[in-house]
Amino acid sequence: MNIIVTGGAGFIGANFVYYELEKHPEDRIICLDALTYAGNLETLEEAMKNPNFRFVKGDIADRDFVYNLFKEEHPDIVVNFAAESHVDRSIENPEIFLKTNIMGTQVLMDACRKYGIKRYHQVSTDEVYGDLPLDRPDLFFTEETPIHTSSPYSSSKAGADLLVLAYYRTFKLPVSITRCSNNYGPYHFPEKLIPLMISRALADEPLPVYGKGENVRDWLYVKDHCSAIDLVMRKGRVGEVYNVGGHNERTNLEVVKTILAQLGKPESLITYVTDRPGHDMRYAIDPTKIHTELGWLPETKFDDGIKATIEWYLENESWWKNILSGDYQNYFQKMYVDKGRA
Ligand code: NAD
Ligand code: TDX
Repeated sequence: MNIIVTGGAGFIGANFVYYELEKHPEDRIICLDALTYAGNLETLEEAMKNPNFRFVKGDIADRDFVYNLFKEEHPDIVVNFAAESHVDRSIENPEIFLKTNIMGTQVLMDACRKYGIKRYHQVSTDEVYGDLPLDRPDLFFTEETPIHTSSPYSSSKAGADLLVLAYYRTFKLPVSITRCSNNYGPYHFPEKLIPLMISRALADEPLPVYGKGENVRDWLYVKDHCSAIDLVMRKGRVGEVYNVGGHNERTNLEVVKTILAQLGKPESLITYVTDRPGHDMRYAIDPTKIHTELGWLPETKFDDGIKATIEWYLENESWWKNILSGDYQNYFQKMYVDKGRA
């Protein structure tokens, strides 16, 4: 099968590219990515050596470009990771979130309609459900929980989800959606909580915890998210939403203290800073549906996953230091433009 993976130079998309190349060596992966600040081609260096992998630089919201790619590649499956993904950036500047996350999704689905497709899979988030109160640990997000967003980011993801379901109902486009909780693991961009805290702790810099650090996130190791998407896009029911999560709730403060303890750094690095506006209190996923229908279960416990993640950041210092210095943004120029490949 030919599979277009959009946003494959980002955190989860890149992990998914590697997951697919290993699990389904018979399939061909075409990665379409605009290489925004969050896209890093260095991450895909190993994949580039695989003859079943192709990288294409382009914007999912660029209709002509997307149609030409579909005409050329005849994809069987499209899985859409491409998005603006950082809540804080959406509070600074919402517009690009609407363009990429909503309009980009529409263009991809129009291409699917025009050229035919076996499955369009949308990678969504638990943030579309809003948040849960801290004093109701009995409550979880199910697929029936109403959409109730807090940030421009989550609103743009919810807008995209509604459009995907509308294309199923109106045009019978064979779609599916996964809504996952917070991911962590290798290649996580160091603007997000876990990699930010690891890189700053290693440099003995203050760790900015928003508010009181009591907000709860439900952490899932990225490989477990990849296995869930792989299952749903191949075997999940068309037109359905599947929640993905592994019951790994932690307060932000617990996560930061775990990182400090593993790195042997003092808790005095923790600095409480002004809270994020509209900050969601608690996310918690009920993954019963994907478990009972498709047999999915996460394999990595938080304690093991966070250890492996910290080790990965220690062993791959050049990867995140290139990001902090901005060097990674020259990679496409160096490897493609200068060599006459693009
Ligand atoms: P990321 O920011 O690390 O990567 C996004 C990728 O998309 C980058 O490579 C970027 O260059 C690319 N991109 C952005 N705009 C594009 C455009 N217009 N055209 C083509 N490519 C474009 O994001 P991530 O954390 O890997 O998240 C991937 C997806 O998973 C997103 O849709 C996000 O909403 C969703 N998600 C993320 C999490 C999480 O914890 N990180 C959890 C649940 C769902
Ligand atoms: O410096 C920080 N200090 C801090 O206290 C940062 C960057 C974050 N935080 C807090 C805010 C959140 O409560 O940590 C928590 C996690 O923050 P992020 O890493 O920004 O993730 P979150 O806002 O939970 O959103 C993530 O999970 C859902 C992803 O970025 C989204 O793309 C995904 O949809």
